[in-house]
Amino acid sequence: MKEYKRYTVTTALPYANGPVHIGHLAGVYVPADIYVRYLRSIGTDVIFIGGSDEHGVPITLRAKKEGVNPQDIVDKYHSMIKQSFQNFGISFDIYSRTSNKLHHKVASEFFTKLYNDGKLTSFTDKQYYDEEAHQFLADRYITGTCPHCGNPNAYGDQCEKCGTSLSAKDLIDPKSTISGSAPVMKETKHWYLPLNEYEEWLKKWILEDHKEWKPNVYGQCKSWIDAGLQPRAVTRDLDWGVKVPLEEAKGKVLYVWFDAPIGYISATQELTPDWEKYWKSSDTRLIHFIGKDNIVFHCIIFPCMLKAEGSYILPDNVPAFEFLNLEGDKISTSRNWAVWLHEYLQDFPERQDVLRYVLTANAPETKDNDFTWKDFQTKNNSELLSIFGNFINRTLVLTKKYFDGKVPEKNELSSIDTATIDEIKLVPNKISSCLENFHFRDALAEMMNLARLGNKYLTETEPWKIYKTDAERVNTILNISLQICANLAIVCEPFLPFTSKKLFKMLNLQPLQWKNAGDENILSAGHQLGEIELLFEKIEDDVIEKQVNKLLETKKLNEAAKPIEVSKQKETIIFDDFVKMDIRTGKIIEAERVPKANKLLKLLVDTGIDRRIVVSGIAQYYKPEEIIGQEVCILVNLAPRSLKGIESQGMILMAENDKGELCFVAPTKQFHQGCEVK
Ligand code: B3M
Ligand code: ZN
Repeated sequence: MKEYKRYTVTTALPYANGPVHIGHLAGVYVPADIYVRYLRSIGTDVIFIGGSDEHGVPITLRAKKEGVNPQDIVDKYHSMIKQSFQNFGISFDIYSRTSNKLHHKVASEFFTKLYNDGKLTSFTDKQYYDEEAHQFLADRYITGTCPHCGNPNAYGDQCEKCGTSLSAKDLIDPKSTISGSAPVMKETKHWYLPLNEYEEWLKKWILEDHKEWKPNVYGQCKSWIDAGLQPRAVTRDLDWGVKVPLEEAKGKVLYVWFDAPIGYISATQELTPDWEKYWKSSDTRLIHFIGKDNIVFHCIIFPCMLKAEGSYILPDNVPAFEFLNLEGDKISTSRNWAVWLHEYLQDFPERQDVLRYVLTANAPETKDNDFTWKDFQTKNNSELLSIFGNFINRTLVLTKKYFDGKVPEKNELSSIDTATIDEIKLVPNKISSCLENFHFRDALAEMMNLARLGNKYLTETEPWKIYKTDAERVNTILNISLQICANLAIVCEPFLPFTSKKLFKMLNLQPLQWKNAGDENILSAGHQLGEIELLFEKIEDDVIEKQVNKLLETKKLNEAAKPIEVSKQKETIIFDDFVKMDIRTGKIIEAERVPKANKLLKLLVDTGIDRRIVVSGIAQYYKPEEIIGQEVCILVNLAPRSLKGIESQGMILMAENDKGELCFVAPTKQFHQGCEVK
């Protein structure tokens, strides 16, 4: 593999139109932070770049809805997001934002360079325009009827009911969400990056030269490239964003996905005047951490932009993660189906590392994964507390008890000691090779295996049993156990930075680097340890229940807020069609289940005309014994049909709600049987 002198590590810029949740952490920020902390620990020159993505249509829509400026929205969420990341120890060298001046300048100059170098094409095309609001409408600004499912509230880019992605031109009866009027088609000019011209280059650069990319990433790239690439518009008719720096482009801004990745570059410029070596030097390794929905932008579009510009390096790897679900359902901001980071910290103050641990252990590395509160509890109680915390605590408490908190001397080693020391030596490299291949779960497991090794060692050597009889041996056992603690403090740092800090303090050590790990002599004999603290606490059932109930409440609220769906009106009929139906009031006299048919009841109905058998598909909603005496409306002149071998002579009228539940329709007064319903 190529030798690199330095690293530039970026994380997807979250949209500043909502707070961040566990899905963000799990899929991007925690793995990136682990990686960067590890790189720093091995002494690599690395910069870690993050920031808020503050442009794009959803932000403007949200501002409109709340009656404020887009800037107000992004100000609020940018600081909230930044704070959350800081609270969870995401150790950015800079967390910037795309609404700042420098970013506008950098993005604008990037466009100008491509424009001047003839790397962009332009087309004039027709697009929806709102004549009342005097503006072109992004697809998101248009609603109308979905041509696929008839949903009258589909958006111009997607129907949220049937999930089809749409273009505004597909909508039936389109309406502008700004003025409510029907938009008209109007010509507009836009600038495009001709991705098609980069197809051959991409084929070589990704499909041949980057076969090592994760299968999910490589696979997505391949299918995009195989499908053939189209020119991609890099400008939009919108008033929120980076202005297109061309005289003839008044009222247009850069497409949010054009300016956002340039945000990585502008943030680096903000961070250091020496920024160019992190972006333009071929011995810098560029890595983008992103979620799977951003793959095409980071593997195809942004690299084409960089290539077109000509002076930048390209990403060497793009370790995209899959999605994290919550209790079996897709995390959703609009449905409030999420564990918000700021709320987590209110409920679990100072337990950042527990969440970091659980999210890493369950990282959606190769497939979507699920976060459940039950699993959160188990991982805290049976792993962090019982294995890691317990080992540290046993070792430190014994050292305090027997040696007044001073590191005892190692004496002659027995075979279990040397075997344990040999294991310790292997750990750092095992973790390194996992991390270098972006296998975060395995890396975490190797770290925990060191704590397991410590526990096993103590359990097998039982120093508390031999203290009175063989003090020399106890010296050695506790010395080695303490060396394991010190090793843990080093190798847990990328994963559990808060725990690592506490542990170093308990060991009364200055934080050490990765190269110090794997050593059985980190702590010298006689060294005085610090105060003992608890690293982890048990999480009780009622705490977990509270979280689960909170989610159940959300679910209920969502159910209640769901609009009732009423089926479409059927085609018009004439009165003569209606009067053909002879509908009477009737009463159910007898009712029983139909054997081997879980939906059907066999009813004996008094129609006023006669008593007759009707088979009715209501068994899932009514028990036979409850409906004896029930008044009904019955269609009596329906031709008899045989159902499960029983002749049914008529049909009971039922109302059906949007959930498919049935209920009887009956006269609201005491009326005799046989009245005509007309
Ligand atoms: N803001 C999309 C997202 O949050 C986008 C990422 C930009 S990275 C340059 O999914
Ligand atoms: Zn639809």
